[in-house]
Amino acid sequence: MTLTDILTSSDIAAALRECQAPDSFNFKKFFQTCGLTKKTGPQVKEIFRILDNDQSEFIEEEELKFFLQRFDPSARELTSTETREFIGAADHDRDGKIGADEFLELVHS
Ligand SMILES: [Ca+2]
Repeated sequence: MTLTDILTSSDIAAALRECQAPDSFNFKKFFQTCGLTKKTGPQVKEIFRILDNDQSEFIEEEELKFFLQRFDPSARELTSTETREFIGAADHDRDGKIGADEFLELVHS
């Protein structure tokens, strides 16, 4: 399973174009443009499993840094401001990382 089994590469490219400049990443806009917000719960969780590169069942701040590169290896790293905002918006139980349910809630919020 890869991201393009669920999302189209043209939508992914469009989403990445919108956040090329450092600190311009907006997760809501990104989820919308790449088509993720229109996907079902099981599909979003499948995406989560791909983004959870080390299969720890959580996306940690260290992993989140490379979030855009999971979509395209040539994309930039997220800045620490961007990763902090991303985690802050998703992390309801305040354990400092994003679980699958938290990710789904963020995507569909
Ligand atoms: Ca992980």
